[in-house]
Amino acid sequence: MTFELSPLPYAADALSPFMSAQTLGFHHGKHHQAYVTNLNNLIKDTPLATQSLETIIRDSYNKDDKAGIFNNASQIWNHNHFWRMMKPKGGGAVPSNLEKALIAQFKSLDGFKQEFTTAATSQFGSGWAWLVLQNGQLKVTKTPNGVNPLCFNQTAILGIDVWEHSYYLDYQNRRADYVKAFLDSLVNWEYATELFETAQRQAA
Ligand code: MN3
Repeated sequence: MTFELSPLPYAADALSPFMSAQTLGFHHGKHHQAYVTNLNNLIKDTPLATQSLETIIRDSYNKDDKAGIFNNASQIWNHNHFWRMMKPKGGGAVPSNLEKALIAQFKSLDGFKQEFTTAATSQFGSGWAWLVLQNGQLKVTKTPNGVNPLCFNQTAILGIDVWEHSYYLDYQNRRADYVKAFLDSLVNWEYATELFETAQRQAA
């Protein structure tokens, strides 16, 4: 199988001013594209070439001889979701099903946002912060580089890319401002709710 770059679900300038067209242009057109190109080259003519992205990620995680395959495959998956976890005029109200679950787990919506912000700002170097569902329980996690919830049998509900390429052009070193803009103005809560409800149905 040859993987292809998933298109952005909105125009490159649609998230401005919170994420500029320049950032999205480089991030999607150069970084995400490079992961796709690299993975296709790495798995060409190997048994992995016929496998799904999820299978490749699980198969290559934590294997020294497959580190390049893992890094590129997981970053493709991460970015495919990341673009959809944002939308123009995002943030705002959380659909009630997910909102109730967040309040039950984190005491309040602000409690969730604080924990997510702490994870995103304290990830040292490149990586991601996540809201995941595991064994029916919501929790906040952070992962280095391209590691993602699939590696731990968790379902990703929300994720933020905290690699500098995701925010440096717009926020320079101010990662906390980027995380705040993500939560307040970019999150696509409908997509997060869709992932949450799908995971709940599969667990039932
Ligand atoms: Mn990225």
